[in-house]
Amino acid sequence: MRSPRVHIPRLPRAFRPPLPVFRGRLHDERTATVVGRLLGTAVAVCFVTGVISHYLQQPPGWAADLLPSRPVWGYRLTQGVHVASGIAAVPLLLAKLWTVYPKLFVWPPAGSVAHALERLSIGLLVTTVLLELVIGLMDTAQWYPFPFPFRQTHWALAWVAVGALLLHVAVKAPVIARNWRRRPDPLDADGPNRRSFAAAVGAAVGAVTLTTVGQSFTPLKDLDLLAPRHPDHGPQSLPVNRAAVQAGITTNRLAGYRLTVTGPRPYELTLPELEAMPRHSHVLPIACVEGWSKNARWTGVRLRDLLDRAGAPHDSRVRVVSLERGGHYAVSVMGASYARDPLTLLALTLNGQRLDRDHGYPARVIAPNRPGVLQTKWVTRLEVLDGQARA
Ligand SMILES: Nc1nc2c(c(=O)[nH]1)N[C@H]1C(S)=C(S)[C@@H](COP(=O)(O)O)O[C@H]1N2
Ligand SMILES: [Mo]
Repeated sequence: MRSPRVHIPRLPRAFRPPLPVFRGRLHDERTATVVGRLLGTAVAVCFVTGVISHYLQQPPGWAADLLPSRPVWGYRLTQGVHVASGIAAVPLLLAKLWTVYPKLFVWPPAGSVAHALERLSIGLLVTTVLLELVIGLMDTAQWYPFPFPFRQTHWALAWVAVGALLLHVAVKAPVIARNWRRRPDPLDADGPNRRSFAAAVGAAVGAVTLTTVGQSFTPLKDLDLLAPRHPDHGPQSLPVNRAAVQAGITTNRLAGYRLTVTGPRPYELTLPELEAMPRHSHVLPIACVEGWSKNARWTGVRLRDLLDRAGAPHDSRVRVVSLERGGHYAVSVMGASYARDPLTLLALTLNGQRLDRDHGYPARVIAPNRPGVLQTKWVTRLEVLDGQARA
């Protein structure tokens, strides 16, 4: 059976405004394919690591107790790669847009309905990827001048961007296939320009990567000139996102500190009593969603020891409550896999010294493979959540 013919109306071609004409062959399909696959790789890596980040920070209810607390450096790696691939994508996106921008001057703007749809989808792709990179970068600097919430917007737009990207790759599959392995003609007069272009793009990607990746890949920390955070800058040589003063943690607030643990056998501890409990020491990273991370040696009381003392069931979740009032990160909920992990601590010291107030004095949570935002500081209450309290 023959499929019915689709009638695609054509627009009249009579009129052409005085648009520029491009002769340079660096705007050709081969260059677009080469830059496009690098950009596509960066975007894909950024997307996958972003999805991991999202679920570690905000797991669906049924998964909250199953999140893996190993490897301890897992989130540090994926979030470092997320931010690094996003930063590397910026010069790649600019290069890609430069390669294809003559197409903006194609006349008529839409030769057919199919062409119009294709241009619309590219418009959506360019807009969403640009927005993602721009607001992502703004987030690394904790700068939110826009009226919408960053995290939810970044998450939703990511799916639109990836959908538009898949559509784009599907539509362009023949062009991509044609150019994937094509070698440039050795007699090509544009050869030197092509090599300069490749070198410029490579240098730009290298430069933005090398001057920022040290915020998380600490062997390169001396090159970290452009990232908002330097791994060594901060009290006790560890960066701080929200200082005690910003969180309203004053001497008054800290006076008469108690740790309250609720559960079947609730109890309260003063700081000396907490300090008298068996202590453990582990090297664990703080890995901030905004891209910086660093290992430190934390010493304190195992969270599971505190929970056992309250008679908490093994599968219970814990709500961790800070002395801070109101901030977004004043409360976090910890699933059973973290709460039971022998490495998860209510830390009292950092690199052998009492916690600085900015790092959460008198006590802060530190758990392996966990986003920094959930490593609650100034902890004053641990609430054991049983099945009923969770619902
Ligand atoms: N109570 C409270 N805890 C908090 C925060 C906060 O704003 N309030 N910020 C979190 C974030 S975003 C990070 S990255 C880590 C940083 O810990 P640090 O300041 O000790 O490096 O603390 C987390 N714990
Ligand atoms: Mo953070």
